[in-house]
Amino acid sequence: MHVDKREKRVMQITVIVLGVAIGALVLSMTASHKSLPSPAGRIRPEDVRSTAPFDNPGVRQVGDNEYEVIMIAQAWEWVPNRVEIPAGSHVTFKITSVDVIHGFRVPDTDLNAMVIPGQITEVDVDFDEARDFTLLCHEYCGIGHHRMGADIVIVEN
Ligand SMILES: [Cu+2]
Repeated sequence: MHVDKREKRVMQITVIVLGVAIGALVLSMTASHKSLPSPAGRIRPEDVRSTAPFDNPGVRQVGDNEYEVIMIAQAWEWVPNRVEIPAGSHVTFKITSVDVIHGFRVPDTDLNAMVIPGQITEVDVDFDEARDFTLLCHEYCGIGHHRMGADIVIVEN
């Protein structure tokens, strides 16, 4: 098969650019110890409300300045729709969905994850100072998607 010299050059440049981009991605992820989110567990959507810890959603203290927030996403609300956490806390959110795919996004933080029926999503963050955040659904989940929000209130410790 004959390949034109210029076309061959373009293919070589493309392979080099792709190699550099993939290398930069791998290097940045390993250097910053970042990893792609993976499911923290599996749960049948119909069993969520009767299975611990999702049978009792809310905030619980699990250590000194360490909290766990158990949340359920459902069209079109978060359960609970308001959580209060003391400033200076490390917080792990455990979330699952009982119906469709939702998105867990808290602007001004690194919290950004998919909430998929059948999976438990786990994300964690440090809340250093008192302020209010709004939890948003960033995955279109139906006609009430735009009003699917919750308050995350970080109170003075
Ligand atoms: Cu949504």
